Parts: sequence; structure tokens; C-alpha cells
Amino acid sequence: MSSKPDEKGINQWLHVDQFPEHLKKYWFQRFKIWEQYDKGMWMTEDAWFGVTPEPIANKIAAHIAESAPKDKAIIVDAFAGVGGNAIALARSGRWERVFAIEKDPKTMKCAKHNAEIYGVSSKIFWLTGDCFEAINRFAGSKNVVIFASPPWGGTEYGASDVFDLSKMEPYNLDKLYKSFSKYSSELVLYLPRNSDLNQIARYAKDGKKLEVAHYAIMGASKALCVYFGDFNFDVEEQES
Ligand code: MGP
Repeated sequence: MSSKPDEKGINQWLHVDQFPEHLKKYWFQRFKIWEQYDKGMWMTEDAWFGVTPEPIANKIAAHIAESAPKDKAIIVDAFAGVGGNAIALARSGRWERVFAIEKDPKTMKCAKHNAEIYGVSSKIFWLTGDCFEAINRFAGSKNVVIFASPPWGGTEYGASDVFDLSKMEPYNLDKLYKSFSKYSSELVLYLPRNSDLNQIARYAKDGKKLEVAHYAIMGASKALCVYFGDFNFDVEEQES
């Protein structure tokens, strides 16, 4: 069993009777979210609906690894949260360096602890701070890919059939795209499954397509990723 957190707001829930009632549905999903949940993962309350479930995080990490330009050696997880994606990216073994940016110190403590459980903590460079500032350290780098799984403004995104990405809080699609594409043309955004694809298509460069992939668990889409830039999915298309 891993060490227990000693700070309010960081939790290691091991029994259902300790678990917050309003999050109960996530208790039943805990092993879908972290396969090693019972090793003592640390979570904040918000992390339950923001973290990428492990099978999806692994699939995304595999897709990025096989499709990103070969000369890209660094990947940045701009909104690391409690570590779901950064851990999967580090475990893929594809990257010389994996950076994880998270502005909330408690959430960052969870991410580091969780990465220790998965044995990849020392493979990740941890940056505590606002991602729109921290990303500046990559100015001028030519070998960076940026992955961003931003907040979507809570769980309300599902209330409409089509989610308006111009209204996403606190950062809308345009803000995210403009902020990150300054640092890398290869950008992957993890967005609601019902995102407005017409809004996304406007960012396709002349004569080029954008790749959008839905990620599902048991046949139900949980989210989609948009791959901006020179990702090459030809290999997978031939295999299927
Ligand atoms: P969900 O909103 O809890 O819906 O999260 P779910 O489990 O499909 O339940 P349903 O009853 O509404 O059908 C689905 C997935 O979306 C989660 O596993 C997260 O990966 C992702 N997700 C949800 N939210 C609210 C966020 C968010 O704010 N940011 C990010 N990056 N991902 C989120």
C-alpha cells in the first residue's frame, strides 16, 4: 500500500463509505480510471471527472507515439491534472522527455504520487504553474509536441447535443489553439465527445485534413482528440 496523503483536499479513497456521495458514479468506474487504483492512487474531488481513464490515456499515447513526426523528441502535457495522460505518455517509451504542467500544487502532488505508483515519476519533468506561462520555456524548440486536456467547464458539456467550443470555460478552443500553436505545430487537444466539428474544421490548414478520433469505453465515446499538424495515421489505416 502506498503512503497516505497528509493534506486536506488530497484523498486516497479506499472504501466506498469514505467516498463523497455526489461522486458515487465514479467509485464504480475507479478501476477503469486507474487499473492500479487499489495501490493507493491520490485524487482530488475534481480529478474524478477530469482525469483521462487509463485505457484511453494509453490509446492516445500510442496514437501520438506512432503518428507524430519522428524528429519530435519532447512531449508536453499542458494540463497534467492528477497525471493520467503524463503517466501514459511516459510509459509509452517514445519520448526523450515528458513534461507535465499543472498549476494547482495539490493536484500536482497527486500526479507525482500516482506516477510513482506506475514507476514513471522520475521520467517526467514536473512544472508547477500556469501552462500559458510555463509553455514559454519551449519557445524556439523545434522538437516539441503539445498535448492538452483542458477543463471543459464542469460536466455540463453533455447538456446540449453539440458542444459550442467557443463557449468552453475557462479557455475556449480559439484561446487554446492560438496559445499552443505558437510553440508547436503538432498539437493534440482532448475535447468533449459532442464538440462542434465545424468549429474544429476551421483550423484545418489549406489543402490538409485534421484528424479527429473518438475514444470509447465499452462502445461509448468518452471524448475525442483533435490532432493538429503533421500527424501521420497512414500506418494504422493500412492495418485495419
Ligand atoms: P463524464 O462527463 O463523467 O461522462 O466524463 P461519462 O463518464 O461518460 O458519464 P455519463 O453518465 O455522462 O455518460 C467522460 C470523460 O470525459 C471523463 O472520463 C474524462 O476523461 C472526460 N472529462 C470530463 N470532464 C468534465 C472533463 C474536463 O473538464 N476536462 C477534461 N480534460 N476531460 C473531461
